[in-house]
Amino acid sequence: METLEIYGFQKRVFETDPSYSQIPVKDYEDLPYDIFFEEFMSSNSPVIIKNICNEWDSSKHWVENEKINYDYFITNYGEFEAPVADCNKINFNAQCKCDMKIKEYMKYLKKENKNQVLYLKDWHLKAILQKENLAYNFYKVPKCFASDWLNEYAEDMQEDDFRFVYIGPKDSWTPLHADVYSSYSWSVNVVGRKKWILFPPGEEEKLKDPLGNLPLLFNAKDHKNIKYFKVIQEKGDAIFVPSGWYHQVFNLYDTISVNHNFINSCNIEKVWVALQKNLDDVEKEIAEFKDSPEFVSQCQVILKSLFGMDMQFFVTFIIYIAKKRLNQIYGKKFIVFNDYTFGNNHITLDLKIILKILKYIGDHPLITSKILSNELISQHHDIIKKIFEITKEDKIFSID
Ligand SMILES: O=C(O)CCC(=O)C(=O)O
Repeated sequence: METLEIYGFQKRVFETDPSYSQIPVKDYEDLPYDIFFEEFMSSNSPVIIKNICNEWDSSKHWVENEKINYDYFITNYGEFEAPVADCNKINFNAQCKCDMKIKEYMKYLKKENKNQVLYLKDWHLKAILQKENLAYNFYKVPKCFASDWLNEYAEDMQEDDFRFVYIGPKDSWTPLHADVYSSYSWSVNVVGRKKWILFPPGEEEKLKDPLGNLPLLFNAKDHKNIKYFKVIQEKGDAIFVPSGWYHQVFNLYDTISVNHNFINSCNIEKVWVALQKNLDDVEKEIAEFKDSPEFVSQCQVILKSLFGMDMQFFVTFIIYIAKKRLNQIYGKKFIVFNDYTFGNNHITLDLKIILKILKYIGDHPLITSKILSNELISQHHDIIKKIFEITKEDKIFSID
């Protein structure tokens, strides 16, 4: 069991040159938790981390002679189903998807001559973990990615997780997109090689057509003065993709990767801002119905279908995360991903950031519009009071 702490964390200006064209590369062994926390998560900057999965069982069992071990997948996961995208079949600006059994997909992948490019994506790790009796042996969440409120919540609530396996042949690809909820993501190549094109937030605006639509794939020849980063991710490397960074991905060899989407104290404010922006867009889109009594609730329904979460979910989520941390301060420590606990210093920082977000929520007009249940509103007030009590004496941090 490892306890994660961040000492002396303060908001500070980072001296990163804004015109860098290569993302930094670190070795997992040489990247202490609090350095990753400050230099990459907090500053929302990408990084490649080498040698991150040497100890994973999947690095042994899923790979044979530097290639995908098809038979291992057929024997162990053959009857599982996962979504598969046909990379060359595009409908409404998206790749067509269907579900396939792993054994059928592996038969396809084994073939030398393929007449389709099929990419198995978003296969939930929860299914594999359940088969392995929740033992995190085939992969281990690297400590730098352990603060992951989204998967902590999903696991505790037994909801769908945000942990995935991707398996694709050479030339399979993922279109230009930013991650769900404006979350971070990390992705580790168990085998193979990927090319990533990453855009700092805001650059995607320059790629939009006159109707505001983004291309399915960015092609450098079609655009001028776009700032972007081209990154080659080798076997054993993790890439950290910051919040709101659009990206597109190509498999240069047959590749298997494991990834998580995640949210924590460093990007929760970005998630809150993205939620507001999406809500504003929805309200503008259906502004002609503004006077209808259902307007506010309909906006929430549309928000949920477009953004994946609505206001009620966001507040429920953040209050749940706050309660667990308050309980730790009162003496009930918790463990994440079977392996990590957080020191009270870390927990206090989480609570300070949550307090800030809860205050934003308190100032939002929706708090008086019956969108949140009375129960949730009273929990909101109660948690603010409790966090305030705990953190008011604490002069270590100055996060504004
Ligand atoms: O590996 C891929 O094809 C896509 C992964 C991705 O977009 C992500 O991890 O955010």
